[in-house]
Amino acid sequence: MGLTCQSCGKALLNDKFNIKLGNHEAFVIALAGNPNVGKSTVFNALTGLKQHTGNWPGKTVTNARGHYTHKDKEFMLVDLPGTYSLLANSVEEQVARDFICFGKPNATVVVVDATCLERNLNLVLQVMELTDHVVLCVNLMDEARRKGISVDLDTLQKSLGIPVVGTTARSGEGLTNLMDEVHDISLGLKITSPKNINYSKDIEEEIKGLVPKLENIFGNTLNPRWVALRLLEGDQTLLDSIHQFLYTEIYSNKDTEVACFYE
Ligand SMILES: Nc1nc2c(ncn2[C@@H]2O[C@H](COP(=O)(O)OP(=O)(O)O)[C@@H](O)[C@H]2O)c(=O)[nH]1
Ligand SMILES: [Mg+2]
Repeated sequence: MGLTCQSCGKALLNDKFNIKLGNHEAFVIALAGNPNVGKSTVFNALTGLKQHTGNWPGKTVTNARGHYTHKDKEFMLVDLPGTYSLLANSVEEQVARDFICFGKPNATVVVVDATCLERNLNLVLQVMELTDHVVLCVNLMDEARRKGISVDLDTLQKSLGIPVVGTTARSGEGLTNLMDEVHDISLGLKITSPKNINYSKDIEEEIKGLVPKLENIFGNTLNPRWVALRLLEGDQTLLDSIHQFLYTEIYSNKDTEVACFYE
Protein backbone atom coordinates (compact mmCIF):
# COMPACT_ATOMS: atom_id res chain seq x y z
CA MET A 1 0.00 0.00 0.00
CA GLY A 2 1.59 3.28 -1.10
CA LEU A 3 1.36 6.69 0.51
CA THR A 4 -1.63 7.82 -1.55
CA CYS A 5 -3.59 4.80 -0.60
CA GLN A 6 -2.46 5.21 2.99
CA SER A 7 -4.01 8.68 3.06
CA CYS A 8 -7.20 7.41 1.40
CA GLY A 9 -7.44 4.68 3.97
CA LYS A 10 -7.27 7.43 6.53
CA ALA A 11 -10.51 8.98 5.29
CA LEU A 12 -12.24 5.63 5.39
CA LEU A 13 -10.94 4.73 8.85
CA ASN A 14 -12.03 8.11 10.12
CA ASP A 15 -15.52 8.11 8.70
CA LYS A 16 -16.51 4.46 8.75
CA PHE A 17 -14.61 3.02 11.69
CA ASN A 18 -14.23 6.16 13.81
CA ILE A 19 -10.49 5.59 14.00
CA LYS A 20 -8.34 8.69 13.84
CA LEU A 21 -4.71 8.32 12.92
CA GLY A 22 -2.68 10.85 14.92
CA ASN A 23 0.35 10.56 12.71
CA HIS A 24 -0.25 10.60 8.98
CA GLU A 25 2.36 7.90 8.49
CA ALA A 26 1.03 5.47 11.10
CA PHE A 27 0.63 1.93 9.81
CA VAL A 28 -2.59 0.24 10.83
CA ILE A 29 -2.31 -3.28 12.24
CA ALA A 30 -5.31 -5.48 13.01
CA LEU A 31 -5.06 -8.02 15.82
CA ALA A 32 -7.33 -11.03 15.30
CA GLY A 33 -7.72 -14.34 17.10
CA ASN A 34 -10.00 -16.78 18.88
CA PRO A 35 -11.14 -15.70 22.37
CA ASN A 36 -8.67 -16.31 25.21
CA VAL A 37 -5.48 -16.75 23.16
CA GLY A 38 -3.71 -13.75 24.74
CA LYS A 39 -4.68 -11.13 22.17
CA SER A 40 -5.24 -8.41 24.76
CA THR A 41 -2.01 -9.41 26.49
CA VAL A 42 -0.12 -8.88 23.20
CA PHE A 43 -2.02 -5.61 22.67
CA ASN A 44 -1.18 -4.34 26.17
CA ALA A 45 2.45 -5.42 25.99
CA LEU A 46 2.96 -3.56 22.70
CA THR A 47 0.94 -0.41 23.32
CA GLY A 48 1.30 0.07 27.10
CA LEU A 49 -0.57 3.16 28.18
CA LYS A 50 -1.06 4.55 24.69
CA GLN A 51 -4.57 3.12 24.28
CA HIS A 52 -8.09 4.32 23.56
CA THR A 53 -11.26 2.32 23.94
CA GLY A 54 -14.69 3.01 22.55
CA ASN A 55 -17.29 1.17 20.53
CA TRP A 56 -17.35 0.23 16.86
CA PRO A 57 -19.63 2.72 15.12
CA GLY A 58 -23.25 1.60 15.46
CA LYS A 59 -22.27 -1.53 17.44
CA THR A 60 -22.13 -2.43 21.11
CA VAL A 61 -18.83 -4.24 20.56
CA THR A 62 -15.75 -2.69 22.20
CA ASN A 63 -13.09 -1.18 20.02
CA ALA A 64 -9.59 -0.91 21.54
CA ARG A 65 -6.71 0.66 19.71
CA GLY A 66 -3.26 1.77 20.73
CA HIS A 67 0.05 2.99 19.35
CA TYR A 68 3.60 1.77 19.43
CA THR A 69 6.80 2.79 17.69
CA HIS A 70 9.21 0.29 16.20
CA LYS A 71 12.33 1.06 14.14
CA ASP A 72 11.24 4.73 14.02
CA LYS A 73 7.87 3.89 12.48
CA GLU A 74 4.55 4.49 14.14
CA PHE A 75 2.02 1.63 14.26
CA MET A 76 -1.59 1.72 15.32
CA LEU A 77 -2.81 -1.59 16.67
CA VAL A 78 -6.54 -2.36 16.52
CA ASP A 79 -7.67 -5.16 18.86
CA LEU A 80 -10.51 -6.92 17.02
CA PRO A 81 -13.18 -8.88 18.90
CA GLY A 82 -12.20 -12.50 19.61
CA THR A 83 -13.78 -14.76 16.96
CA TYR A 84 -13.63 -18.35 15.74
CA SER A 85 -14.33 -17.39 12.13
CA LEU A 86 -14.89 -14.46 9.79
CA LEU A 87 -18.16 -15.77 8.44
CA ALA A 88 -20.19 -12.95 10.02
CA ASN A 89 -22.38 -15.28 12.07
CA SER A 90 -22.28 -12.80 14.95
CA VAL A 91 -21.76 -9.07 15.29
CA GLU A 92 -18.19 -9.73 16.54
CA GLU A 93 -17.36 -11.78 13.45
CA GLN A 94 -18.86 -9.12 11.22
CA VAL A 95 -16.83 -6.36 12.88
CA ALA A 96 -13.61 -8.39 12.51
CA ARG A 97 -14.36 -9.26 8.88
CA ASP A 98 -15.36 -5.72 7.94
CA PHE A 99 -12.25 -4.22 9.49
CA ILE A 100 -9.85 -6.61 7.75
CA CYS A 101 -11.78 -6.35 4.49
CA PHE A 102 -12.68 -2.65 4.27
CA GLY A 103 -10.40 -1.00 6.87
CA LYS A 104 -7.45 -2.19 4.78
CA PRO A 105 -4.95 -2.65 7.63
CA ASN A 106 -1.31 -2.70 6.50
CA ALA A 107 -0.97 -6.03 8.26
CA THR A 108 -3.17 -8.42 10.22
CA VAL A 109 -1.67 -10.37 13.10
CA VAL A 110 -3.57 -13.55 13.95
CA VAL A 111 -2.83 -14.68 17.50
CA VAL A 112 -3.27 -18.40 18.15
CA ASP A 113 -2.91 -20.70 21.15
CA ALA A 114 0.15 -22.97 20.79
CA THR A 115 -1.57 -25.64 22.89
CA CYS A 116 -4.52 -26.06 20.51
CA LEU A 117 -3.28 -25.05 17.09
CA GLU A 118 -5.67 -27.20 15.11
CA ARG A 119 -8.80 -25.41 16.29
CA ASN A 120 -7.13 -22.00 15.93
CA LEU A 121 -5.82 -22.51 12.39
CA ASN A 122 -9.34 -22.34 10.99
CA LEU A 123 -9.39 -18.58 11.56
CA VAL A 124 -5.83 -18.23 10.22
CA LEU A 125 -6.84 -19.86 6.92
CA GLN A 126 -9.85 -17.58 6.65
CA VAL A 127 -7.74 -14.46 7.19
CA MET A 128 -5.22 -15.76 4.63
CA GLU A 129 -8.03 -16.08 2.09
CA LEU A 130 -8.90 -12.45 2.63
CA THR A 131 -5.49 -10.77 2.71
CA ASP A 132 -1.82 -11.49 1.91
CA HIS A 133 -0.57 -9.21 4.67
CA VAL A 134 -0.75 -11.68 7.53
CA VAL A 135 1.59 -12.56 10.39
CA LEU A 136 0.90 -15.57 12.58
CA CYS A 137 1.65 -15.14 16.29
CA VAL A 138 1.79 -18.51 18.04
CA ASN A 139 1.26 -17.44 21.65
CA LEU A 140 1.28 -19.33 24.96
CA MET A 141 4.53 -21.03 23.98
CA ASP A 142 5.31 -21.40 27.72
CA GLU A 143 2.06 -23.33 28.24
CA ALA A 144 2.87 -25.55 25.26
CA ARG A 145 6.34 -26.30 26.68
CA ARG A 146 4.81 -27.03 30.08
CA LYS A 147 2.44 -29.54 28.48
CA GLY A 148 5.23 -31.15 26.48
CA ILE A 149 3.91 -29.84 23.15
CA SER A 150 6.55 -28.67 20.70
CA VAL A 151 5.48 -26.48 17.82
CA ASP A 152 7.57 -26.63 14.64
CA LEU A 153 7.35 -22.95 13.70
CA ASP A 154 9.57 -23.29 10.59
CA THR A 155 7.44 -26.04 9.09
CA LEU A 156 4.27 -24.12 9.93
CA GLN A 157 5.70 -21.05 8.20
CA LYS A 158 6.58 -23.05 5.09
CA SER A 159 3.22 -24.81 4.97
CA LEU A 160 1.21 -21.61 5.36
CA GLY A 161 3.40 -19.25 3.32
CA ILE A 162 3.26 -16.46 5.92
CA PRO A 163 5.66 -15.35 8.69
CA VAL A 164 5.20 -17.26 11.94
CA VAL A 165 6.48 -16.01 15.30
CA GLY A 166 6.37 -17.88 18.62
CA THR A 167 5.55 -15.72 21.67
CA THR A 168 4.87 -15.82 25.38
CA ALA A 169 3.05 -12.51 25.60
CA ARG A 170 2.81 -12.66 29.38
CA SER A 171 6.58 -12.41 29.74
CA GLY A 172 7.26 -10.49 26.52
CA GLU A 173 9.15 -13.37 24.87
CA GLY A 174 9.10 -13.11 21.06
CA LEU A 175 7.37 -9.74 20.88
CA THR A 176 10.36 -7.98 19.27
CA ASN A 177 10.34 -10.63 16.53
CA LEU A 178 6.62 -10.06 16.10
CA MET A 179 7.14 -6.30 15.70
CA ASP A 180 9.97 -6.97 13.19
CA GLU A 181 7.69 -9.13 11.03
CA VAL A 182 4.82 -6.63 11.23
CA HIS A 183 7.23 -3.85 10.26
CA ASP A 184 8.55 -5.76 7.25
CA ILE A 185 5.09 -6.74 5.98
CA SER A 186 3.69 -3.23 6.49
CA LEU A 187 6.55 -1.57 4.64
CA GLY A 188 6.46 -4.15 1.86
CA LEU A 189 9.98 -5.35 2.71
CA LYS A 190 8.72 -8.91 2.87
CA ILE A 191 6.16 -10.41 0.51
CA THR A 192 4.08 -13.31 1.76
CA SER A 193 2.55 -16.04 -0.36
CA PRO A 194 -0.33 -17.49 1.64
CA LYS A 195 -1.25 -20.97 0.45
CA ASN A 196 -4.48 -21.02 -1.49
CA ILE A 197 -7.20 -23.32 -0.26
CA ASN A 198 -8.53 -25.40 -3.13
CA TYR A 199 -12.19 -26.33 -3.12
CA SER A 200 -13.99 -29.07 -5.05
CA LYS A 201 -13.98 -28.95 -8.85
CA ASP A 202 -17.47 -27.49 -9.24
CA ILE A 203 -16.84 -24.74 -6.69
CA GLU A 204 -13.53 -23.86 -8.39
CA GLU A 205 -15.38 -23.69 -11.74
CA GLU A 206 -17.91 -21.26 -10.29
CA ILE A 207 -15.12 -19.16 -8.78
CA LYS A 208 -13.39 -19.03 -12.16
CA GLY A 209 -16.57 -17.68 -13.74
CA LEU A 210 -17.15 -15.04 -11.06
CA VAL A 211 -13.63 -13.69 -10.52
CA PRO A 212 -13.26 -11.69 -13.79
CA LYS A 213 -16.68 -10.09 -13.25
CA LEU A 214 -15.79 -9.16 -9.67
CA GLU A 215 -12.43 -7.77 -10.79
CA ASN A 216 -14.30 -5.50 -13.18
CA ILE A 217 -16.53 -4.24 -10.40
CA PHE A 218 -14.07 -3.90 -7.53
CA GLY A 219 -10.63 -3.61 -9.12
CA ASN A 220 -8.07 -4.01 -6.34
CA THR A 221 -10.43 -2.93 -3.61
CA LEU A 222 -11.64 -6.39 -2.62
CA ASN A 223 -10.10 -9.81 -3.08
CA PRO A 224 -12.26 -11.24 -5.92
CA ARG A 225 -11.73 -14.91 -5.05
CA TRP A 226 -12.82 -14.30 -1.47
CA VAL A 227 -15.89 -12.30 -2.56
CA ALA A 228 -16.78 -15.08 -5.04
CA LEU A 229 -16.72 -17.63 -2.20
CA ARG A 230 -18.98 -15.47 -0.05
CA LEU A 231 -21.40 -14.98 -2.95
CA LEU A 232 -21.54 -18.73 -3.52
CA GLU A 233 -22.40 -19.11 0.16
CA GLY A 234 -25.19 -16.56 -0.26
CA ASP A 235 -23.68 -14.27 2.39
CA GLN A 236 -26.07 -11.30 2.47
CA THR A 237 -24.08 -9.57 5.23
CA LEU A 238 -21.16 -9.05 2.84
CA LEU A 239 -23.43 -7.37 0.28
CA ASP A 240 -24.72 -5.08 3.03
CA SER A 241 -21.17 -4.23 4.10
CA ILE A 242 -20.08 -3.59 0.50
CA HIS A 243 -22.93 -1.13 0.24
CA GLN A 244 -22.14 0.46 3.57
CA PHE A 245 -18.39 0.77 3.12
CA LEU A 246 -17.91 1.26 -0.59
CA TYR A 247 -21.01 2.93 -1.92
CA THR A 248 -22.27 5.31 0.73
CA GLU A 249 -20.80 8.76 0.74
CA ILE A 250 -17.72 9.49 2.77
CA TYR A 251 -17.90 13.10 3.81
CA SER A 252 -14.36 14.16 4.62
CA ASN A 253 -11.56 13.99 2.09
CA LYS A 254 -13.99 12.82 -0.56
CA ASP A 255 -11.73 13.37 -3.57
CA THR A 256 -8.90 11.30 -2.17
CA GLU A 257 -11.26 8.53 -1.15
CA VAL A 258 -12.70 8.16 -4.64
CA ALA A 259 -9.19 8.08 -6.09
CA CYS A 260 -8.39 5.16 -3.80
CA PHE A 261 -11.29 2.95 -4.71
CA TYR A 262 -10.97 3.38 -8.43
CA GLU A 263 -7.19 3.50 -8.70
N1 LIG B 1 0.96 -18.66 30.37
C1 LIG B 1 0.60 -17.68 29.54
N2 LIG B 1 -0.54 -17.04 29.75
C2 LIG B 1 -0.87 -16.05 28.88
C3 LIG B 1 -0.07 -15.70 27.79
N3 LIG B 1 -0.69 -14.71 27.10
C4 LIG B 1 -1.83 -14.45 27.77
N4 LIG B 1 -1.95 -15.26 28.84
C5 LIG B 1 -3.08 -15.34 29.78
O1 LIG B 1 -4.20 -15.88 29.10
C6 LIG B 1 -5.42 -15.30 29.57
C7 LIG B 1 -6.19 -14.71 28.41
O2 LIG B 1 -5.46 -13.61 27.89
P1 LIG B 1 -6.15 -12.38 27.13
O3 LIG B 1 -5.04 -11.48 26.68
O4 LIG B 1 -7.20 -11.76 27.95
O5 LIG B 1 -6.80 -13.16 25.90
P2 LIG B 1 -7.77 -12.63 24.74
O6 LIG B 1 -9.14 -13.10 25.10
O7 LIG B 1 -7.28 -13.30 23.51
O8 LIG B 1 -7.67 -11.14 24.66
C8 LIG B 1 -4.99 -14.26 30.61
O9 LIG B 1 -5.11 -14.86 31.88
C9 LIG B 1 -3.53 -13.99 30.27
O10 LIG B 1 -2.78 -13.57 31.38
C10 LIG B 1 1.15 -16.41 27.58
O11 LIG B 1 1.92 -16.21 26.63
N5 LIG B 1 1.42 -17.40 28.49
MG1 LIG C 1 -9.18 -9.66 24.73
